[in-house]
Amino acid sequence: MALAYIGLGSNLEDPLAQVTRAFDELAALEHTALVARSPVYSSLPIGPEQPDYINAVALLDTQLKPLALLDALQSIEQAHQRVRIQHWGPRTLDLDILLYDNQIIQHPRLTVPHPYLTQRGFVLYPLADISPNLQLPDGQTLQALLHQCPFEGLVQLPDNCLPNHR
Ligand code: PH2
Ligand code: MG
Ligand code: MG
Repeated sequence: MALAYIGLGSNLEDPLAQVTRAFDELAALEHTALVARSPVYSSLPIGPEQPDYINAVALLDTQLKPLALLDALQSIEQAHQRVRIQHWGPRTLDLDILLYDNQIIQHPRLTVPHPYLTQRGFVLYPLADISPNLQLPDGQTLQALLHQCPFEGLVQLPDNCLPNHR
């Protein structure tokens, strides 16, 4: 089994519902357990002008190898009618493998740790909600990264915002 952190993002077609449904779909993945879900954040878009995002992070315990996990995440994205038009453009659902155990992966389809992980508050803050003492494979601590990354532009949504909160 491997621990994988997944970044969730959406800014189209009821983003909060997209992300909430995606958590349930991650929990239902074969050979995989959803260990933790972060609080959900609203965040200002990075990249071209587009609607605000909803972002969150999930922690999975999975038997799927990295590329099999990527396939599974892409099929969830497809089920959310994801259309790829513009680089860094708006999307119904984006599921990114942020970390996979302590592995460093350089593959044409997959780079882990996620290349922008260290710079993005909408990833670092929800990651810290789940695992405040996390260390990256190169030894950088999450706490050090947070110190360099303003919380600006992020709003943590209260729990009771979630549509099918259980
Ligand atoms: N994802 C992008 C581009 N810009 N901005 C925010 N706030 N959140 C995202 O998830 C995001 C983004 C491409 O993956
Ligand atoms: Mg992304
Ligand atoms: Mg992506």
